Amino acid sequence: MAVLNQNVFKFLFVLQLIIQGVQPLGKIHHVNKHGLGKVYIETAHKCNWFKAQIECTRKNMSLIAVDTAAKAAALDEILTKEFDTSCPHLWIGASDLAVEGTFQWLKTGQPMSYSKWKPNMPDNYLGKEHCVHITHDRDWNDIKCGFKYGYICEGA
Ligand SMILES: [Ca+2]
Repeated sequence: MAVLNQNVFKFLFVLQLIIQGVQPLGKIHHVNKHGLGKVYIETAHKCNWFKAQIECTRKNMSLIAVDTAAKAAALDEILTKEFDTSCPHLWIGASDLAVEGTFQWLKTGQPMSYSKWKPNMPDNYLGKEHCVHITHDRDWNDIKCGFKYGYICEGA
């Protein structure tokens, strides 16, 4: 009986790990400065750009609009602290899905005025790159919206 209980316990433990593996378990940062309130960074639960926005909405948040230099600097500070020089790819809330070539912030509907593109980006490679993510060096790239990455939400 004791052996059976042990096996059941092991099974439940493994099951819990599997469930946790697909659940968002990101980290909340309370910034409250430079136009940033709360920031949620998810790295384990990777999903496409649309799903990322849905996950943010579930938290009463939105994919982050990095629409000022001050917000970008505040976010950069967090990402540097969290990931040093190897930031994972993370979705942010901009795309040119509505108007090709005009990147807009999902949260505000405003076209991008401030931007932090990598050199030579956005390039709309093969005509298929419409969503924006943060790359390893924390600059931005346009890429296919269906790619699965972590994401950054912002809230009040
Ligand atoms: Ca690109």
